[in-house]
Amino acid sequence: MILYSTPTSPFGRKVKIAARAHGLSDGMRILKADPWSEDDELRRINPLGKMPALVTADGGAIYGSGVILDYFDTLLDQPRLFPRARMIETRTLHALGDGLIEAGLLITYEKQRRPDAFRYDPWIDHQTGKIARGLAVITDAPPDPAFADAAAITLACALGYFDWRQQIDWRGRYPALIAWLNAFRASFPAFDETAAEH
Ligand SMILES: N[C@@H](CCC(=O)N[C@@H](CS)C(=O)NCC(=O)O)C(=O)O
Repeated sequence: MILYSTPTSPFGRKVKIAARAHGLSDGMRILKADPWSEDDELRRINPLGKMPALVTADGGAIYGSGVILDYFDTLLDQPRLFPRARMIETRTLHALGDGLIEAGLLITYEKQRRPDAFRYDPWIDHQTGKIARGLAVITDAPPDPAFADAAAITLACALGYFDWRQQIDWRGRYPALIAWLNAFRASFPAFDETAAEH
């Protein structure tokens, strides 16, 4: 398998942690992608030019980090990323985690990619509201940090991303999640192992 991503992509990190936590990373090569380059291989694999994208051993292209996690489940003895017994809860929390990362990305792109003269603060506030409401809901009912399912992995990656890009002061506003992330890190060294050197 070949994974196209960068060391800093939060969606890419999600896939890397899932592979490591479930014993699928040995046969996986990671190649650096550049979504901003027209000539990059990534656009040939995923026409949307988004990472992560996975090329399977038989040459198939899979993209959308959640779909890659679905694919990993097909390689395991039973689904562990989206366990059957709690499928809908896990998928819902996973969707929430994905939305947190997406809102964080949109804030960062607005600040980094758009010229200052065109920056639109109400849009940044709109995205920050999604993160704030999402983290409040998760604080009340977090996924179990002892299971490396799609919901827990994605939340951990969202918090790691906010630590790096500082879209929100989650540690100050949602301190219960600090203990949650520490518990996840203790159970799954893959979290620290996939931290990029920012
Ligand atoms: N829904 C996609 C989102 C992937 C995504 O937005 N990746 C970002 C990097 S973390 C990206 O490729 N951005 C460049 C772009 O949107 O052109 C997934 O889950 O994989």
